[in-house]
Amino acid sequence: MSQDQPSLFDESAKENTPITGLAENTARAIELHDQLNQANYAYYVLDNPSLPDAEYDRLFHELKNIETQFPQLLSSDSPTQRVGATPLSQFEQVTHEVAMLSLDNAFNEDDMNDFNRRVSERLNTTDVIEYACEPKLDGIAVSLLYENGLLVRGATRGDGSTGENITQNIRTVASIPLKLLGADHPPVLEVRGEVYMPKRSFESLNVLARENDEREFVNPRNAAAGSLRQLDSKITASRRLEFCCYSLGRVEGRDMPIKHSEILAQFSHWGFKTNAESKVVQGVEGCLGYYQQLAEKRNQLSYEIDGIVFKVNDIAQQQRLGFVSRAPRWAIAHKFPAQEEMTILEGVDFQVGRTGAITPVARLKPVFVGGVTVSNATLHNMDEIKRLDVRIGDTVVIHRAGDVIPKLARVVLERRPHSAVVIEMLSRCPVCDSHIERLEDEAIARCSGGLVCGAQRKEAIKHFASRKAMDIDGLGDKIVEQLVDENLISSFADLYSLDMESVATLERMAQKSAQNLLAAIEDSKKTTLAKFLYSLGIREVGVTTAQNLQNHFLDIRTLVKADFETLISVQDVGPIVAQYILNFFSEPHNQEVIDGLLQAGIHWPQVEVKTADQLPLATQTFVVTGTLNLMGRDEAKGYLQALGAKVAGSVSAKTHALVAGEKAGSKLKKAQDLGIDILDEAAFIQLLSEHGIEHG
Ligand code: 5U1
Repeated sequence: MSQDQPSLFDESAKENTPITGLAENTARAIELHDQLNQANYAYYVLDNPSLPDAEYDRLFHELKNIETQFPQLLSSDSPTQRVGATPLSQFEQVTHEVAMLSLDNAFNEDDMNDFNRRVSERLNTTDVIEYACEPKLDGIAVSLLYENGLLVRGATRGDGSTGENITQNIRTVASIPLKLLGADHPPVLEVRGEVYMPKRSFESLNVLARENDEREFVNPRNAAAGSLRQLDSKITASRRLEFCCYSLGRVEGRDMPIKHSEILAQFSHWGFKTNAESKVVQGVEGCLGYYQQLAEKRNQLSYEIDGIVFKVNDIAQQQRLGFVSRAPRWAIAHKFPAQEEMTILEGVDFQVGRTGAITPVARLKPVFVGGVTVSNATLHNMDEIKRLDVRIGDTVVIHRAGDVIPKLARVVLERRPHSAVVIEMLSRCPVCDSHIERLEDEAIARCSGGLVCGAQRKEAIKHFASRKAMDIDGLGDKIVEQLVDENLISSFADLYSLDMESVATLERMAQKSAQNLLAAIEDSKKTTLAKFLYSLGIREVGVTTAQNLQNHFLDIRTLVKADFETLISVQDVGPIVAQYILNFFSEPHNQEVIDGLLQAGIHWPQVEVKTADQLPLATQTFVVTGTLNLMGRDEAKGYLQALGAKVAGSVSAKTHALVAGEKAGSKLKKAQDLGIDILDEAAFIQLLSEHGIEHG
């Protein structure tokens, strides 16, 4: 079933539908209601489509067509009535006959233990209490009223006693049944739950907002709230909202189950979505274990949650516990640490990278967010500063989810002080005072100092020593910084002139460590041409390009003399990279460094002259699928091509091996069926290493 409802103005369906008498069409319309409602339920509630899209669309058009011909057959529960109605001028107020409660919060284990103790004391029991646990969705609480199985009203929570009638908007939410499934529902039923916007829908909504130069929503909760409060329900219909139920409001004319978990199961039979993560646990230990599990899973969920709700599962016990003020004594929300917090932007530092790129970094008043204290965050470049419209002195929102690097999400403009200072790019490098340049078509400003700049020098040496480059064990960032600051080295060639006397002068450098470091520097002299080329830090020359250059030129002397035409004939080298390579080798300073390194004794085995078909993986076809954690798929493909393999898009009997990352789907299945070799990421990295490519 397509997520977009078919156009009501599609004429083609009319021609295909035989319109006969009212009686036949009434029967057919009822049949179509049932089929479409079931398909809707399977798709939106069970996440398990039962009809192909085209078939759903055909049935939908057929019903639409009947309703156009026989308007008397059009009813409010028709599956065609989800596309939005005539805009309202305002929302009417509704009174909640059973108040919509809010929840008390727990912020740590002590709060949870206190809650559990209060429950036991009030129930005057030493028995372990049974709790129902559910993720606390970050959405908007709503009440849905059904009479004789038909949705008659949807309302916001409002202040708990009075909310707004948003029935027109509620009807557009595909996972809300317009008519309950089954026949055993009570004549009056009020179901409560959360309308929310899944993360993916939120992201696509904001992509659209950016494209149209409109203001973005700050988070899925605000987006859901904004979408539900539209007077024009067609706008609500265009947003991908979902609903998940979590409690019973009014009920008349039927007994309901005696446990909360069973009530949820009953809701599910009537066509509602309940949370797939819901679980029943025993005692506060069970609650804390569930909290931990969900905290770990939080970032993988397709929707935002801000905590876990624990409810005493037994309804009789709930009734005995009752309420205090507007919150039940039988439930609590155990909140996760906030992923967004506000703080003050106290200043901006400009950091200089290996290629001279100047990165503005926000200096923040330290703030605890997402479980850690954050005191700085990258601002990337001046375009990002402009996009955020951020100034020094502003109150800013810092976002940190899971292990993701904290980012400055937005500015709270209402709190901007008069004294806020506009952030300007520096005109001179903060480290070497060279000019800062920004090419017209580049977002990045760069220090023009090259290796004269101490910062670039340090970064270049760190890169030179790193694992994928010369792999000098023990030469960490701190030691490089000391060596440069103490003027013991000024280029990477100088590393090979270091001796015991100079190294031993470094802070916290014991005799043994100094010996180990010098031995590691000595060992690094034996390398490969590809690693050596990578270690030089030529712009845009990564591991794969270095490998391709090695395959093509075999010898550094030929490469150094290569012209533009020859360079662009190398696999993976385009005009921009070719120009960077030319610039690098034409620079006398770089030539001196290379000569110095070769004189210091850096060497590699003579690369054998190999035609493409002599490369180690020539004649082999690989397919790469799934998510690789340590490299991108394109990077993996580049490595394979550098080793001569062909990389195909689909698995067939001709495939030699499949590199399968996480969440690999049909390609993995097909490779298994065909008995093709499957390499996970670790095995792939091992294969690369066997052929001289070190990743990570
Ligand atoms: N999952 C869930 N969220 N939530 C919010 N359950 C739940 N229950 C609530 C609220 C306000 O209230 C009931 C305790 C009535």
